[in-house]
Amino acid sequence: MKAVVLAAGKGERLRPLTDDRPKVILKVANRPIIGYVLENLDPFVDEFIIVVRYEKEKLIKALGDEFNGKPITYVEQLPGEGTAKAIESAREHVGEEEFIVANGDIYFEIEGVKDLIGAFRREKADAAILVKEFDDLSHFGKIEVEGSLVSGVKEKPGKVSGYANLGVYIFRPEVFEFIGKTPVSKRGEYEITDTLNLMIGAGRRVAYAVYSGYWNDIGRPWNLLELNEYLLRNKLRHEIRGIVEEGATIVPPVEIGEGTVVRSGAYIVGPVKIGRNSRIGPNCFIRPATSIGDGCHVGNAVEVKNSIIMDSSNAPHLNYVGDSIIGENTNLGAGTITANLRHDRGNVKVEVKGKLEDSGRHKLGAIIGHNVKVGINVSIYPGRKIGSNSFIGPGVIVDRNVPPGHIVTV
Ligand code: TTP
Repeated sequence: MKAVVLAAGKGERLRPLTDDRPKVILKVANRPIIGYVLENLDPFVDEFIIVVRYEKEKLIKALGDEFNGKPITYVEQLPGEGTAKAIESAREHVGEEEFIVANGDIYFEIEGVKDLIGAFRREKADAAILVKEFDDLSHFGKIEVEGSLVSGVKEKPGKVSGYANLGVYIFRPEVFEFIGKTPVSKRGEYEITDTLNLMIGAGRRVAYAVYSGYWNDIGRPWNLLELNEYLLRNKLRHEIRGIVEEGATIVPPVEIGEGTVVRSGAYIVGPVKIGRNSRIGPNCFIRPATSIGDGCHVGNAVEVKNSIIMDSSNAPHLNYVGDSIIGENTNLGAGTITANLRHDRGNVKVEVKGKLEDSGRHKLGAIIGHNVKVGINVSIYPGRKIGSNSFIGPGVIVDRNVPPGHIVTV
């Protein structure tokens, strides 16, 4: 069986981290999001077809042409938006058999795929869809069922409970006939959920499997922190491949990559994952649920907690990084602090595609893009975003979002 993985989207809700790259290559727990998708599909498939468009060269460079020895074919999304259009783009490559489709920006585990294939075969179905029960489906497609088959899909049904569409499907090549008849939706996209409704209307059998494991849809910045915490708390193995100087304290589980040096006085409380060739300490405090990438520097008198620091970035002197995401190749000046809690203890709100959204999080710090230079003694308000390639001068108080490529001074 082949797998089609959808990775052509612009990831606008994840700005500034997607200012210059597709979201599926953003690293969580030091691995690209799409790596988890491929890994969990891998036991069931012999080839991956990845649908690309936005910043596709970066995706192809990050993944290469095989995964675990199985070939990856890249296909460019046909003109037009939406998941149905993305799947249609793989038409020439899927062959005559049924194939799995998964969004490239979700996290799910192997049991889900196993059960989905089981339901598809048991029901001798024409398609199958993975679902999970949630109390509030306002952000989901609701999958309505009758017995062991799906009877309809309703997009964003409001605050009702039920089965949500998790973005993992099985189709036969016949789906392309139905995609060809799928109209553009109200939001201007060709949506695979509309295709499924057409199939059901035409009497096709759409099976479903109920997934009970961990799942996350990486749509908004704080979803990266949620997934990071889940992976570190549930999947991390204690493994030290770097050098830990005498006088450093490591509370397992902590993974430290080759070439990384942890200097005396560093106090690291797992789960913490640190990549290769990074410099940690002396005298820093790295608290649970933190991922630090390759080639980073976390220096003297720095505290980091519940955060993601991507490759080649530095928090070198007197910094506090809490519940924050720092993109690649970004530098924090000495004394720069992220605030992660509002004085009124309310949930932190974040501007997403021009609208203020409640993150649902009590604690959320800064979301800083790639190649950012932050000067000394900068204070960043909770939930504020700094666009990639920006420069923040010394002493600035970042109390509003900074667009990409901007210079801000006092
Ligand atoms: P979305 O998360 O709905 O879209 P997006 O990735 O563009 O993000 P945003 O809304 O923040 O801009 O996409 C779901 C999945 O489908 C995701 O894996 C990307 C993929 N996709 C495509 O491959 N092509 C498309 O045209 C769209 C809209 C999505």
